[in-house]
Amino acid sequence: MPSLNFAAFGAGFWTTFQLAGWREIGGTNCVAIYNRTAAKAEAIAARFQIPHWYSDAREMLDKESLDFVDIITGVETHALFTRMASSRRLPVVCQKPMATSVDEAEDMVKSCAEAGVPLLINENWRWQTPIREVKRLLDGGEIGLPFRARIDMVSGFPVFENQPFLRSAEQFILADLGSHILDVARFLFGEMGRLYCQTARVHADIVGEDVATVVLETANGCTVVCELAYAGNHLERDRFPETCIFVEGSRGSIELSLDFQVRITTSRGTHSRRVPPPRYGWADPAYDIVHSSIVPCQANLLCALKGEGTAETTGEDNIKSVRLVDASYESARTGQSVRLV
Ligand code: 89V
Repeated sequence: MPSLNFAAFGAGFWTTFQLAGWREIGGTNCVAIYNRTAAKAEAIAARFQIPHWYSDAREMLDKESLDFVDIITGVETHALFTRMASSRRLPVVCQKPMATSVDEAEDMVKSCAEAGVPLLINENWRWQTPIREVKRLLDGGEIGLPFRARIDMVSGFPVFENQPFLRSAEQFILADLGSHILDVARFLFGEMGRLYCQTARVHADIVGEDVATVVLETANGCTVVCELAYAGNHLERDRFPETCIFVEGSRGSIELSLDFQVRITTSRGTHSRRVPPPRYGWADPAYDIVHSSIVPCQANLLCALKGEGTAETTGEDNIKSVRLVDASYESARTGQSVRLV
């Protein structure tokens, strides 16, 4: 099959890594890039030898011959650019968080469904090597039925340095990191029936919340607690952006701890294995685990774009993660738990 030609929307922090990820996989060709600040699009075009760059998204779509678009802009523009692409019958790959609200996410799914084109969400966190290993062990059934789990991403890492817009985001940690972690909760334990959430802000110089605790109940009664913080506090072992997971099951437990250590404990004892992510020269070493997850995530999306397989993170699937983020904000605002089914 010939390479698929695509255009990228956005020239921010994540664009260079996603473009490098597409190159790593092969089978695609970025032929154009749009950014509202032309100089930024031009700079990335020069760095990645992208033949055309634009500061007008419609002009790019009118002039280029494309097989799909990759939207890597701020969340507030996702619906607009998705509609622009779907109205031209172009398949859409869109960065997480998918949308600013459930209504907007539904609108994106509807516009792509009506145009008969796929809408795929670039949700990479669930593709991290050690998280896939936890999933493999859970599916193996050795620990029996999970009845409680904890998923933590707690760090003092200065995320605002690379992504300054996060400082002024009204919805911060639940929208940015919670999208990932709540998606991992669904990936590992299935759909949720109810949740309760509390948030806090520790940084004095940001707008949104930088701490969140979400307590979820799965459809079959397992409790999943997600603890998130970018509170800028000092931790003895700060391993941004590693996720720690602890699962208690009826016949054993599984733990993913710092430095990619995965342990399974049953009546037969503890089996421990280090499951580090692959290293790529183009990845920012401070983001290694998450940048490396771009590769299997985008490979999965590419299979779907080529009609060779099913994507895990379709728009239709990711709406369920958007709902969890939305319900978490609702719960934090009202102080009440929120029923999801
Ligand atoms: O993946 C992300 O969305 C990033 C970060 C890892 C900093 O949360 O914003």
